[in-house]
Amino acid sequence: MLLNTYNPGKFAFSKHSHDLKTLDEISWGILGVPFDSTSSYHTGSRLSPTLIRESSFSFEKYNFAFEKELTIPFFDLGNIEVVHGNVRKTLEIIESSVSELLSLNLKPILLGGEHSITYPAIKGLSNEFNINELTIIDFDAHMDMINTYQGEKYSHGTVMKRVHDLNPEKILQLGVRSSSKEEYEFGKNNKNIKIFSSSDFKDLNIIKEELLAINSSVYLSIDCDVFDPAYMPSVGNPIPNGINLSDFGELLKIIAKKDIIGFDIVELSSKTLGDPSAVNAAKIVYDFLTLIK
Ligand SMILES: [Mn+2]
Repeated sequence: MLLNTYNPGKFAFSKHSHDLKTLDEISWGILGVPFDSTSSYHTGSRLSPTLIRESSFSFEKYNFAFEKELTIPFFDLGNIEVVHGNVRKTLEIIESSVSELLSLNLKPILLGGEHSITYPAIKGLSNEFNINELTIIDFDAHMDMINTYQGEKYSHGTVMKRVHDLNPEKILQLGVRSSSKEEYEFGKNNKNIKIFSSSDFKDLNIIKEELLAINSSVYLSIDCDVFDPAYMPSVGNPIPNGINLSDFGELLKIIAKKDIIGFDIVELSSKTLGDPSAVNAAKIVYDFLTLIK
């Protein structure tokens, strides 16, 4: 570096994009997705990629909580050009951006934006990976399993139904505490959907065993509303009585050892730099990067 500067527009510790040429093994690429057009309650998640990146400069290279340094090479390639108000067009752009990322030998880390972005991310991965043999781990207060929401097929409220339409091996939903009756019954009647509510976190060992038993590839989606609003008040649809960050960290240690092919963090909704919710979201990305292989 010629000057003593840093770039708050890119996640802390990310490599320079020109180093991509020297990459000899598969790595990770961050893409921001500043899209919130179907948000139905608190809007503003379009600003979150910027807030998460800025908050990442709060951390040190040594991750004290996990006694490990963040050493994995990863790249921050900026924000995807979304088309506000046009969900279908935006989802197409996300899908092709994820495919392009794979062609650069990078697996996606998406900084949302609203939850609808998970579906095109998984579709983009389907060009290279078999979705029928994929487990989706979805930390979320909601099931997002309704067929249409507010008349929309593609929405933050329908995203896991659209993912389920792709027929993955399993969708594991963790921290759920809000759904319609229809979604609840849909989840109960489908063998490839398994739900642990936020009350199930009282016995973390049962959830740990479930995670340890996964032997397929994994896509990890984190909806920030899974956390208790005490930790994450600034989310699109806050729901009381959520999970805490230390339980999440325990589970992340197990998940990080799996063959993860993609990751997203979504639904942070804040307009303030340094908002504690944004710092927590950035910490989750930082912990993920520290722990993955
Ligand atoms: Mn969600």
